[in-house]
Amino acid sequence: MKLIASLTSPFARKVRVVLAEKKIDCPVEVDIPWDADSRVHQFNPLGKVPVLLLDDGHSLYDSRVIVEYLDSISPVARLFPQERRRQIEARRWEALADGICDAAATIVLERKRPAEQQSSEWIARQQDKIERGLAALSHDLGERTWCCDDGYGIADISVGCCLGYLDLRFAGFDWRASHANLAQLAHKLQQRPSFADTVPPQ
Ligand code: GSF
Repeated sequence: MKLIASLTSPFARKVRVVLAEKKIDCPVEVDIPWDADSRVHQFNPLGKVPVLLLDDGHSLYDSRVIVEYLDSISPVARLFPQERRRQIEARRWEALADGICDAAATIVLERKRPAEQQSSEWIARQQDKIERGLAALSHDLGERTWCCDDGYGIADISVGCCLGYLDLRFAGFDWRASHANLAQLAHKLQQRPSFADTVPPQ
């Protein structure tokens, strides 16, 4: 098994955190999908990381499929609830956290375009998604220790990788000031080796 990932991708970080939590040994091949020599499209027609290459030659994508697969192959540190209704709830947290990352990555890409081609309306639309998404995460977390009642799991990992990505890409955006409970969650997650060992490089 091998993971194809970029070290700044929040989606790939989610998979790397899951590998660490579940103590699954898996080499990581760094691939930047924007580079001319990227091989990622050979394994994922969408040309996106992360991709998990299985020993039988199959490849798995995207990150949500990969983390569910990884949770299913080892009983160590179950990260998805067993009960169906609770699974759906955990996946909704993941979908929201991933959606915020999608909006953030869209802004990063838009800002890389020549200045005269950038659309401030498009950027504002993505910013709205990020702000509304954070407000929903914060509201749903409330005073709880972890996102889901079952305890630490994929929902917390997804939210933690999302918040880490905002710190990486929008250093001046003080989401902690308006969402103290998310700040507390992020702080708690950063103490875990799985998060500390996967901090994205600047
Ligand atoms: C998103 C992966 C993604 O956007 C998942 O794995 O959960 N839904 C997918 N990956 C980006 C890198 S990053 O922003 O994390 C990517 O590979 N982009 C290359 C491209 O051509 O869009």
